[in-house]
Amino acid sequence: MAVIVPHAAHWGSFDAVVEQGRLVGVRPFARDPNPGRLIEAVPDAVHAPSRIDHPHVRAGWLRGERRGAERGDRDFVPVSWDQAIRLAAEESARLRAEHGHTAIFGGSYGWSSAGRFHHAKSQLQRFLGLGGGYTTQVTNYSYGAGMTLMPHILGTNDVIQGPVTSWPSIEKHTRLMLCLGGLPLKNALITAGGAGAHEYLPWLRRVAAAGVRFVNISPFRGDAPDFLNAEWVPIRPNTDTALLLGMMQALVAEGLEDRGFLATHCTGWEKLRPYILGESDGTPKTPEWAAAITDIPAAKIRALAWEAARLPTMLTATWSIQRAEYGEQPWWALVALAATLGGIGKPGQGVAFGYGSMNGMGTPRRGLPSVSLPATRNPAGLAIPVARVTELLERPGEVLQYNGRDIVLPDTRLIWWAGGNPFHHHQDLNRLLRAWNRAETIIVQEPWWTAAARHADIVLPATTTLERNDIASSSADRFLRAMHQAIPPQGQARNDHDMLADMAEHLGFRDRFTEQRDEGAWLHHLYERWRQACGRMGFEAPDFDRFWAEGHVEVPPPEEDFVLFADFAADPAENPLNTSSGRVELFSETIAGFGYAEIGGHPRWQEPKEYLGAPLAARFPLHLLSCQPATRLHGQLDSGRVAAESKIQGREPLLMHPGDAAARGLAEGDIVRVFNDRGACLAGLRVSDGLRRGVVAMATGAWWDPAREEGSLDVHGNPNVLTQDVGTSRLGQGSAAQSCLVEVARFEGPPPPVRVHAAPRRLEVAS
Ligand SMILES: Nc1nc2c(c(=O)[nH]1)N[C@H]1C(S)=C(S)[C@@H](COP(=O)(O)OP(=O)(O)OC[C@H]3O[C@@H](n4cnc5c(=O)[nH]c(N)nc54)[C@H](O)[C@@H]3O)O[C@H]1N2
Ligand SMILES: Nc1nc2c(c(=O)[nH]1)N[C@H]1C(S)=C(S)[C@@H](COP(=O)(O)OP(=O)(O)OC[C@H]3O[C@@H](n4cnc5c(=O)[nH]c(N)nc54)[C@H](O)[C@@H]3O)O[C@H]1N2
Ligand SMILES: [Mo]
Repeated sequence: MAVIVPHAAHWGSFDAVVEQGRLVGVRPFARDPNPGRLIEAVPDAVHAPSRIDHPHVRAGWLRGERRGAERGDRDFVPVSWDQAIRLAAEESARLRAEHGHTAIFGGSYGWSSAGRFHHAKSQLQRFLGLGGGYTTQVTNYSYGAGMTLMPHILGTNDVIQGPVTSWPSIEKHTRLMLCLGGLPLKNALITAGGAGAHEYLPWLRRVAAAGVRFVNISPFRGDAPDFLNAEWVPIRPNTDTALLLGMMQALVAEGLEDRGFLATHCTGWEKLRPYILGESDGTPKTPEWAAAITDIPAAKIRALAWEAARLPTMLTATWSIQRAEYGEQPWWALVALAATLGGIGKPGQGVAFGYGSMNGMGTPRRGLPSVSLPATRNPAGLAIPVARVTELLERPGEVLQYNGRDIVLPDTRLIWWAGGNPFHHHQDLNRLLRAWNRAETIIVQEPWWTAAARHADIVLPATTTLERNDIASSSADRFLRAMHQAIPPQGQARNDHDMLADMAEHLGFRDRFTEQRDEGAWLHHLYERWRQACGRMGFEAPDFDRFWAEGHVEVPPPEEDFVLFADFAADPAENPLNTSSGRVELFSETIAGFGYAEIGGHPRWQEPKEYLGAPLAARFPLHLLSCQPATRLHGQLDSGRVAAESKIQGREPLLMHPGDAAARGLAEGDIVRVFNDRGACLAGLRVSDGLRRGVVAMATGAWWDPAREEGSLDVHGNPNVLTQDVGTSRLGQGSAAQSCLVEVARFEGPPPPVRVHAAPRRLEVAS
């Protein structure tokens, strides 16, 4: 007899179908208009051979190998939970005592679970904070550069995180939508905290049916779904800033700039204008100038600019655009173009980032909070920008500059990760590994033998969400979802909260950590806090018992359309922005004052070191885009059927233009070696004329599988062995993964096996 219980994940809500203690299937949440396929992979992942069955300790670590030890698929010794808890607690206490709290790196970046109580990173940070503090991180990989920039120039990150001007406003008022990076469908499979309703596709269809004209400005035609009938403008990667400057020049040359808006709502036009016209540096940023950089014809650039001046236009860029060298620039330039057009704050006009980057952007929402674990204080108070983790480990005692601050990097002795995978998310993995091995001890809590777990010293097996009770919740989704426990913990897996509570007991603060609540009491407590907050905002949610029995709460969307910056547009004196000037900053005195040579006071074209126009392109003539995967969430679900079906002989596909393939004698289905000076990986070739020449694309998320006997060739297809690890600039210090040049050649001979979805070798069976 099957048991069916409500559950949820970042990639969708579902009903779990359980037979005899095993998850045997999933059924999409009945209220989801467009559930997507990723949920189908959940049973495979939950029962995968790569689940960690016991706590493990690296054999060398037990022998005393600490700093500089080689890690990665070394022999692991299974140990009891008692022993694992004691080893982790005592080691962390020793390192705290000897090297101070900041020697513990507990940034622990990562997506973890949609369930908000058992959210592993939040649990770990609560534990480390109560234990005395730790080094943490700020910003994110998604839009680290953008979220540091926007408060300076627009006074808010709402323009990235929402609420942004809603789809109904676009449907009614927008006539032209210019989309840098397109409006990819695949990204909207995901909502952080749980996708109860996938509403992006239905909204896109409505907006298309309303007659909006779409322009997909991207190296990849597939970034716009066919039904949009978008015009494809295949831009050279990393050159969007030049395109936008060229468009602004075309507007100014014809007197089409909105002088009123620039005078009353903006500051710094008198500094940006001479740059655009070439008066300040001798180079007018004409469409002809931009054409040479972007490879878009000057006539097209001019036509787009004039059309945008004529029609109510919404401007958008995906988050990926700023994940590149000088990634602040294209986003700043897009804000400047929106200001030049005067549309900011008008219905269906202006600018917002990420309509095509995540489900829920632009979906009408009530602005209610989400359920979450209350934040705990970090008494150590030290944070690095997240994507500078390798530098943190490489350069103890040295200074890292970030957004006007000088951060003295601590000497990291203990790395502790729960709910993230640095060997998925970080760039230049071979360099990361060298830096990683400098730590004395590495503790990883994970359900699966991911690369992070394989490169740890103490490996603690965590339950998956199916093995515990929780609540999925996102302010960008209208369904709060009950996540009922479906199956017992697999192997010896334990909840992150429970293992940390036991460690807290060892260290003398169990009650402060648990607040003397068990799982059930916590869920009641968090829900009740949320219910009261909603009540204060005019939404009456049902009591916990009714929510839990019904499986969800629906928050009805608002009646009115939302227009971002509408109040500011109507009266900038009465409703100023939260910037230094209260206006849109086309020139920022603050940023200029930081004195960073690579980023000035206004947006400008900065030539990346790795793009098709760089000297390095002579040796590595292909620009690699490493995009979000359509077949999983980052590294999560890589062991499931949806990801497996997409692979070629078990390798991640690499997309390439037929002309580039022919020039290398390559054909569809070949196993190829993708390489540059930083590393190499294998991939399966997929040929497509939907990608512009000179560009190759590969999704992130295939688990890193370095074959050490092959000189660290990653045999599976993780693009982060190739990407460079530099900050976007000292302002944002974001990830610059999208600035990456490579070459591709056929891999001769039988490709080495992919072994990463099996458990690593271990020394003895636990008693
Ligand atoms: N080259 C390149 N690299 C990129 C990007 C790119 O565009 N290009 N994108 C970047 C972006 S935007 C992001 S957000 C990052 C994502 O990077 P991550 O968030 O680190 O990637 P995930 O694979 O989602 O990692 C989450 C981990 O948590 C584990 N986990 C899940 N549930 C639990 C739990 O209950 N307990 C514990 N202990 N663990 C759990 C999962 O097994 C998984 O290993 O990647 C970044 N990396
Ligand atoms: N299915 C699925 N969806 C996801 C995720 C996932 O792992 N799987 N991850 C989620 C997360 S954490 C995030 S942060 C978002 C990220 O969302 P994004 O960062 O927006 O996603 P990407 O796929 O990296 O990029 C979108 C498109 O931008 C284009 N692009 C890249 N470089 C350039 C450029 O220089 N110029 C122009 N004009 N276009 C360019 C690429 O062709 C690419 O397809 O996605 C979220 N959605
Ligand atoms: Mo992200």
